[in-house]
Amino acid sequence: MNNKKQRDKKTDFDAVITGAGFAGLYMLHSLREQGLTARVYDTADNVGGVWYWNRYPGAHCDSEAVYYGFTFSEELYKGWTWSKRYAPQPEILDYLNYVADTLDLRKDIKFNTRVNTAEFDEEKNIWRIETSNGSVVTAKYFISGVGCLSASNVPNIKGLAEFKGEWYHTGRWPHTKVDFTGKRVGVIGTGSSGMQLIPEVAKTADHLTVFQRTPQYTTPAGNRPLEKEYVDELKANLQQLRNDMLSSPSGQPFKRSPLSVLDDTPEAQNKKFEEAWEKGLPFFPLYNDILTNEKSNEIVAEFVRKKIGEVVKDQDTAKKLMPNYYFGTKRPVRDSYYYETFNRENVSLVDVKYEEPIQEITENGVRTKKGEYELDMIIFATGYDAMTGSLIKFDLIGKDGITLKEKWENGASVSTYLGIAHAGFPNFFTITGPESPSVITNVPTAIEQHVEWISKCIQYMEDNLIEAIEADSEAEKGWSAHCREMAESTLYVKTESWYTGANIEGKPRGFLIYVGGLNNYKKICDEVAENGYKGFSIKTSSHTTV
Ligand code: NA7
Repeated sequence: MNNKKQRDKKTDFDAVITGAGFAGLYMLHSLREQGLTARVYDTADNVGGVWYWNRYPGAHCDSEAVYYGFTFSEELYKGWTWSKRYAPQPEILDYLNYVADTLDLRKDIKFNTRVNTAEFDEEKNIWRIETSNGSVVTAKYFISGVGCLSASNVPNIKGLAEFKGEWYHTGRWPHTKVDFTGKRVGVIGTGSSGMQLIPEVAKTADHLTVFQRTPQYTTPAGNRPLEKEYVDELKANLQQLRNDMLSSPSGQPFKRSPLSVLDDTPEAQNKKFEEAWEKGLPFFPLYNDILTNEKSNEIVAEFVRKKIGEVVKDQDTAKKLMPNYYFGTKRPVRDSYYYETFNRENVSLVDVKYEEPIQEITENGVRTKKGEYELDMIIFATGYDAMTGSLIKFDLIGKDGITLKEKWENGASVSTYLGIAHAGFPNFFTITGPESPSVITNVPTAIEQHVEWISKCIQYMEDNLIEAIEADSEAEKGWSAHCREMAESTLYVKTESWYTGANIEGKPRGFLIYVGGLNNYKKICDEVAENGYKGFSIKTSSHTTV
């Protein structure tokens, strides 16, 4: 208690948190429950994080709604009922507003405010944070809750400024209705966002031209209303659900088959794939080696290609839509009538990788190698500078005046300790940061694990009069090497994707996700804590220990 009084004098807040999405909201709540003070900053005018910005028509989450929320509170889980198996964006945004209201979080959030600079004061062991409204605040802890996908990527295509029509990016969609009726619309990009948006635009556009660089694997989502009995049962057994989620590799309570694809006959494989396709079930739990065995992967990939050939009537279009890399190594998509959309007369597909690369945007549309496509509207569904983009777009200055961006540029590659902590940046934590399981798990579950670990770490610091905690460079090197080694045992690293940084021009390549599963990751993090924060240097007011 004395310690708390001293600190209150030293800084404005115990913690400053960036981002008012899932991560920032839970972090704020958790610290407040510990009796600490925290301030959240977000550039938006309301809560939601990525779900505040991603409001393009068709935007859905590809994790099942009943698992896509907080499980730490019975009150929260039981007080909310999802309408559909996969929730649409407006419902997720409503959910996050419900969380903010129920936990009374808004009073500690400053909206419409960007953190411009956060600088660590080595003498005082505090963070000094400067924001876009000119204020400077201090805090003992600085925590990033900005997530992996918030720095949107509008590709640098010559001529965009000349375009006379409307243009949008899916990740920064306007709050007013965008009307496609009777318009010639071009969509550039066919990742998750493009594949969700395209069927919606096609419904009312005069003509939709899809500019595809890389075809993507997608399997039907099978979205449908949720049965009350099923939801009630989950609510009644929340603790079991939470344990199952946190002790699974994916953060969802799916049991993965112990079989290899190759253990089954072609008939048995086909039966399982057909059932998954028809019912909208995920493919990965069907076998244990889809992402590690080339032959197994090719069998699944060929099944999806065969389906594309069956669904899409025009075989030239079908061929263009067939991916030729490993299934699932770019983020796999769950869609609603994506391939069917190419059977509409008002939809055409342009292959901008092999057949006609985009040369420029003109005042009237998009010019490719083969000619000009006249458009009234261009939509960039071109994704994000993922994993690291949102952490380096402001000045995050650690010890010796070095920014995180400089640290990562000067080092051989991005390097973190557990994806949570960063050598040279004491008392700074990242929630679902690079080299944690993050985007290949159910993200709210990964967030819960991180927030709870960080909260415990902070409690440990408060209880033990610790001024600063910092990841050791050696521990960091070891963790990064372990992450790389794990990734190299999978097929992920064999495909260029936003997972590897390949979607951003000039971005250094590296696979920045821990692929060993959330369950194993949690064990490792817990062991680090149980061993007195192994791999961290700890500084009390009088001395440093390792
Ligand atoms: P993604 O998955 O990164 O998809 C972006 C798409 O845009 C993808 O098809 C890219 O092709 C394409 N792209 C990017 N730059 C260009 C240029 N310059 N020209 C043509 N096409 C381009 O982003 P999403 O928003 O769809 O999804 C991100 C995640 O959000 C998603 O995985 C979920 O986790 C939620 P490429 O494949 O790079 O050749």
